[in-house]
Amino acid sequence: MKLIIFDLDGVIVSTDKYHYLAWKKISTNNEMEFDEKLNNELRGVSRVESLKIILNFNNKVIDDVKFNELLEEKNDIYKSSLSSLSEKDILEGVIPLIKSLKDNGIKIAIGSSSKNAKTILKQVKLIDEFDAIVDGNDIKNSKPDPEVFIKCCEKLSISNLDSYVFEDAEAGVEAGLRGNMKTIGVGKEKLKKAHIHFESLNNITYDTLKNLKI
Ligand code: B16
Ligand code: MG
Repeated sequence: MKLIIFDLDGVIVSTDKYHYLAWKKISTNNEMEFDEKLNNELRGVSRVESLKIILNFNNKVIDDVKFNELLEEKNDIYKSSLSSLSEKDILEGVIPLIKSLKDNGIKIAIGSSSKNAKTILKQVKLIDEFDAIVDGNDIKNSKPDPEVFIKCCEKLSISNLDSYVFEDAEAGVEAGLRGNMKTIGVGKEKLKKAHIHFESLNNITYDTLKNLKI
């Protein structure tokens, strides 16, 4: 174990409700259905893919101009809700785990699909904590493609075989598995494909991870 890659949204901080509210508004304004179940399917998936999923669910076809307009509109709504984010929004267990990993010489990275990842990390004052940050601006293929995680390994010259991924979404676990990494699911909803799953990062330390039989 040399590198721990953290997904951002759902692992370090939860902005899921803001994505939900923004997509809900876009959907309502455009006579489309959108609920929490559909929102769950968008976790870890890029903005473009998310809109395709919503349109597909509603059997709706729009042209490229309208498609890009909706993407921009959704992002404007989402970004305006990020301004209230602060250190208080960091999920439980994150800060002690980061400290424990650093104390034991483990490199840490962010591997996120979000193009707003750096804004979020600045807001919660974690931007300077990571050895590498790879986000939606750096990749061509969104999760479940492993590109975002492989790029973290490449940036730090660490083998994927020595890397662990923390994820809250099926698409992210799949990306970790396709990248031949150890995958750790996080959150109330159990991610079945992950090598191991924790409800939260509370009380997880370097020793917990070192002793895992995965
Ligand atoms: P943006 P993660 C993902 O972040 C979110 O889980 C997903 O819901 C969102 O659509 C995606 O980022 C793109 O976000 O619109 O900000 O570029 O979980 O990979 O950190
Ligand atoms: Mg996530």
